[in-house]
Amino acid sequence: MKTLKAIIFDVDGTLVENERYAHRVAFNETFAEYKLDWHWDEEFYGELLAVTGGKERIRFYVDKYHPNESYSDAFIAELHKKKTARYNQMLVTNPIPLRPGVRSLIAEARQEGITLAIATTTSLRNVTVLLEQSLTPESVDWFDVIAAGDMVSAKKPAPDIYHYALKELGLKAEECIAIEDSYNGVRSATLANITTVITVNDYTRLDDFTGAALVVENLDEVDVALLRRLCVPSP
Ligand code: XBP
Ligand code: MG
Repeated sequence: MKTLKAIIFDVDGTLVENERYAHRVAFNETFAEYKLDWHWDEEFYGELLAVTGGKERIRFYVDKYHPNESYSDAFIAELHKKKTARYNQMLVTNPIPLRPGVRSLIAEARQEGITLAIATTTSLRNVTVLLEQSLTPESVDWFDVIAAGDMVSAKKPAPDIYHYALKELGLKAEECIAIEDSYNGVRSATLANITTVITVNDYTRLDDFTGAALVVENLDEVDVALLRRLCVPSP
């Protein structure tokens, strides 16, 4: 039965591989700008990805690794604002290619009349610039709902961002498929009862994907017919 009405995409790690060479670099450049003796190398950043959200990640880092220093939430928010500006600039000067299969899956879904949406931990501005630069300038309008960042207070792995996206879409969980790349992503989507497909990347390959309906390397292994088969109504 064709019950699939919407595909809800995660962004970071799912549409693009942007954590290692974009988000991480923007964090480090910002720390250097503020003369902070902090540097997140590639391996260490993989551990920090357990905490979603840039502000939350910085807070976790300072509390754990600099426990005798005191940083206000306002200072962390300021750092994160600078980091976001740097990251946005990177997206424009050096657009990040979409992961294999992303462009064709989005095109096929649009052709089939399937609604597109986004549920992400990163900010709305980061999503719109990324879509404009990496997909096409008008592609922001292809997504009926972009659920992002601080629109909810509890970030992934909490289900809140998916609950918010479903509410905005006016759809039931069983009418949607989520596409994610990480443990935090699959937890968030499945806690909202959404069938979830995982596309792994180098940071997430060894994550626990319990609850995922399908785990693939890249989305070029996935088409709309396959998603329709996975999207079966619960009895
Ligand atoms: C992505 C994140 C984000 C990015 C950084 O998680 O955790 O925090 O690393 O973005 P997901 P911001 O893909 O599960 O949504 O600095 O804008 O938060
Ligand atoms: Mg992700």
